[in-house]
Amino acid sequence: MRTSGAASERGGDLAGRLRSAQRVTVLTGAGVSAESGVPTFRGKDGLWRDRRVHELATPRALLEEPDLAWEWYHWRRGLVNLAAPNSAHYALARIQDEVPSFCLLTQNVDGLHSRAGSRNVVELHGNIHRARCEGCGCVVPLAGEQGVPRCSTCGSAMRPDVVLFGESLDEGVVRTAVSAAAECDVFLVVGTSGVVYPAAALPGIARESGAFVAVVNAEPTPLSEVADESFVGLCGEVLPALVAQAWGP
Ligand code: BV8
Ligand code: ZN
Repeated sequence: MRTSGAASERGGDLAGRLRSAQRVTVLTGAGVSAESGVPTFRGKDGLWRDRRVHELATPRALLEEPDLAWEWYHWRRGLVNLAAPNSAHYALARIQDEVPSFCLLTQNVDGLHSRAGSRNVVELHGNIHRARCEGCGCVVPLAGEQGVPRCSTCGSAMRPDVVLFGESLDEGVVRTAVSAAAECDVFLVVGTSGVVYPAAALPGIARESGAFVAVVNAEPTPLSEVADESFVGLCGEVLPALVAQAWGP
């Protein structure tokens, strides 16, 4: 079902705007990986549903209960390793091939966009497949580890290379994301509840800069209200249809 946002006076036809766009920026959230079997955070089966989880993805949990916090991250990484990119990931990778300038900003830490062929993905919240050392700052890939990984360089305990609540995002990443939002013709928001900042501020920046903002989500969100056009549906269905409409099958 397609609904146009409050600002529909700017007209719809997202496919036509994608086809003629010079610069497209996309912001994704956990909803884009849902059809790959990766649980979202705030949906009915969401990871955050359990209060304990809210406490787990925090700097305090890593400090005071590292084994438990890491057990949760190892479990999530196991889920992601069993998952495969879905048609939404592939549709976004195709848009990157079709438009002159493209930037994919993701809140997801699962790495599925890169596995689907998207290039230069900007991971706003880090990546669950890496660990970072709080001692010397080195970053290493995680494979089948269990327990709290220790740094082979300085021996310190390592942490997941993700951004937890109350932690600042990497400044360079934020600069890249803000300019990608401020300098695009079309800003496409896919599969996010739009409640986590600073990511949730990006669509507003794009709109203020004159971009056509479209939202694809299984349910309306606060971002649907600032969109020029919003599609309520599964992104694994809406995105492939949109790409086929814009550039053929
Ligand atoms: C920051 C960890 C500066 C990684 C995550 C008070 C104290 C401290 C901070 C704050 C505060 N008040 C506000 C803040 C800022 C805070 C924030 O925004 N809080 C909100 C919740 C009020 N932000 C921060 O702390 C950020 N840092 O601001 O630093 C600072 C520092 C100190 C003090 C103040 C400011 C850090 C943000 C990153 C936090 N880390 N996770 C991990 O383990 O993954 S956030 C977590 O939520 C995930 O990373 C995820 O990426 C993110 C967003 O969630 P979504 O992706 O949107 O997922 P969700 O489940 O919510 O929604 C999915 C949507 O998809 C749903 O709408 C669903 O309907 C839809 N869907 C489902 N299936 C489909 C679908 N749509 C289409 N098709 C489908 N098939
Ligand atoms: Zn180290």
